[in-house]
Amino acid sequence: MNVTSAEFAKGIIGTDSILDEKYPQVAFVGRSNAGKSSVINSLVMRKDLVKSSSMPGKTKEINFFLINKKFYFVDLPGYGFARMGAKGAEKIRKLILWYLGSGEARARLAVLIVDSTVKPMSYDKEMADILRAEKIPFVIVANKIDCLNQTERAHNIKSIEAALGGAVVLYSARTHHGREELLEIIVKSVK
Ligand SMILES: Nc1nc2c(ncn2[C@@H]2O[C@H](COP(=O)(O)OP(=O)(O)OP(=O)(O)O)[C@@H](O)[C@H]2O)c(=O)[nH]1
Ligand SMILES: [Mg+2]
Repeated sequence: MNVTSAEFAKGIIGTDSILDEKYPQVAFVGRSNAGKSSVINSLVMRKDLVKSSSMPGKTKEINFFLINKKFYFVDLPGYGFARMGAKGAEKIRKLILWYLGSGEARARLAVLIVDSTVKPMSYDKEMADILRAEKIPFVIVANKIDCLNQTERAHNIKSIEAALGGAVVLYSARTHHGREELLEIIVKSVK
């Protein structure tokens, strides 16, 4: 698939209604700093469609981006970083649960992004469990593999698969490794 257009549509904070359901949604979830915003930028080949940052907790709203005027990429905030504080984390957790649990406009697919340079965390496990409970199909994306050598890759991917269950797409938002593979999965889900 070629990404021919990608535009910011709306940011929501949980009190407003989810966008009209004209277009299917693909949701990007994952711990703060895993690289959700960076993966979206990599998929659309834009450096700054979505703001990413080395300060965890950059994304605080649920942001909708209309892709090819056909479907939405939904960038969810993440939590799970100590610096954010318990109160902020709880607020974001509620926002994520509200979005994933809302019956009105279900995501067709969730892209669960994990940081492959660190061990899978309870956060990642919790997200996988929530997605299963909500019956939202999901693909696991092991991001930042550019930081790992071959041995580390094999080892870390194995432990991600064991912790979260399911196949993993190896990804690097920096080098775009895995981009075609992930785009193909996404396109199938929104058909
Ligand atoms: N080396 C490397 N760094 C990456 C990659 N993807 C993201 N990063 C870095 O990881 C940090 C966090 O990336 P973001 O895309 O902002 O992460 P996020 O998951 O959107 O974070 P929140 O919005 O805080 O939930 C940034 O410093 C990125 O440059 C990758 O594939 N490789
Ligand atoms: Mg972000």
